[in-house]
Amino acid sequence: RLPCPCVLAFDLGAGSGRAIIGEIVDEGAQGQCKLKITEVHRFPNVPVQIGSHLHWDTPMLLQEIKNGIRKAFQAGFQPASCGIDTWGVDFGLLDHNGELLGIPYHYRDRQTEGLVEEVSALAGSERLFRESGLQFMPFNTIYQLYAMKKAGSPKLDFAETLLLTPDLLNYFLTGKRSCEFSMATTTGLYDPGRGAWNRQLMEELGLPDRIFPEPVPPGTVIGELTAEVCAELGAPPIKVVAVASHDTESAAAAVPAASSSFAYLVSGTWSLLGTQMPGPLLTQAVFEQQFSNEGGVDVSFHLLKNIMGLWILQECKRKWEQGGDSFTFAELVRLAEEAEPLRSLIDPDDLRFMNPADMPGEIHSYCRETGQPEPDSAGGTVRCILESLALRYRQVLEQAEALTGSRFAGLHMVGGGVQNELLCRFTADAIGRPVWAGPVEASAIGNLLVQFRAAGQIKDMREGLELVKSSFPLQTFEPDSPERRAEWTAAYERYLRLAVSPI
Ligand code: LFR
Repeated sequence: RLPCPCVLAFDLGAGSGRAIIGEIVDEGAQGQCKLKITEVHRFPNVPVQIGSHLHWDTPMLLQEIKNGIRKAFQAGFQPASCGIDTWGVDFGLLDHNGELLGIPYHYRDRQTEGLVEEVSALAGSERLFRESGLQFMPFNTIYQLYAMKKAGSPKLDFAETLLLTPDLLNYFLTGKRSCEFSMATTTGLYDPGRGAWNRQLMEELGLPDRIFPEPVPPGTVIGELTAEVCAELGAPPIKVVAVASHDTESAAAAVPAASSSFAYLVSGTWSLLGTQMPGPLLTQAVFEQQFSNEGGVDVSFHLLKNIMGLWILQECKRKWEQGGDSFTFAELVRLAEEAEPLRSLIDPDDLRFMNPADMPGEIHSYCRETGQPEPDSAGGTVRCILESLALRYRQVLEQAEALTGSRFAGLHMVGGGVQNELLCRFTADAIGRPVWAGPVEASAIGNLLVQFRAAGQIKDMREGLELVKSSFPLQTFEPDSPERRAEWTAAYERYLRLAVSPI
């Protein structure tokens, strides 16, 4: 093995971002190699409302990435490269001078409300699915661009290049414009069946088709830090690698499964539940069940569904804080543990939970309108959220099995949400199978693996996964006793009568 330089992953989520150094270290006498990760920087990611639109604070994100590079060197690391993964779908537009046009929109901005229906009426919903592979989510790039077109946004007229968030940040670091494949597949404008941008659809919707760079696979070296960035940071011109820059796909690439057929749940602000496939599955059943086909490392595809996730809890916490009741997540989980089990349930994917002004209030109204008791405490609300998510996971897991003709022995849970042990336990109870939890930093780890492979430090992703397995022990949650299982089964029946999720 070559002497192993370290690499630097930036993993940006909707609530926070982190910079993580990865090193392959030789551990002791057995010559067993391990992947060692060190967090060198962490920062909040707070969206900004400007007038009627919700935006990302893109210059701040760039600044924090620069801070991460600086701090890595200050801490004595010499990363050979860095790579960025972020949430999907969002983008910036560059003018012909290469400058950013406007401030990128946040996917929870309301400009796309009602546009799934409008675009479906124009282009045909089955065709939209067949040519994008995606479930209908109002925030997908296609609807954001269509909203801008409808609003007569001059930005579209002046745009020379569209760069998805990780590509945009890579561009600020290197001056190079690129489009990474896994992100391209989140737009709704990339046809996974043909493996190309859907220019015909762009034309029919009146969207400019000249602004999309050709996708490149994860592992492509985009360039090096520009002379300006190096001078600003006092850093050498390290390489910038396009990783599986969609965070969900970076996480999926780091699931430490024993075989190649497994189900996983990436748990964070969103919950993404799915399974790996040899290619996109574009059948009528997948369309009807509203699953997505998203591209990942080595042109792999994942059949998965977006589930609203811990966003609902994060929003309750924020709202309670505004009202003067501050809780930590650990406190909220403890309160939930003490609350009455399976009292009221919600359908987490009801679109009313996408971005309401008052999340706890929305949960109360939902319970009232569906004839259930309203939660009587913060702990009761949190319990309702976690139990409802667990039941939704069961439903989506069973749908994934029906669509793929598989039977999964259990569920791998990765991402920040696995720190919520109550959620892991509820999930094992709801699905009646074991949950294998970890690693927490799956997205950053998948990001690191692709960089190691690009540098020739590991030969393939399989070798990378062996490293993950030997470096990050899993925590197993077994389902509860048969008596408790019966309660969960009864709750699932109640849940199914409520759930009418369009997504
Ligand atoms: C998760 C995620 C999902 C995507 C959503 C919005 O962080 O990337 O995969 O659907 O964010 O972009």
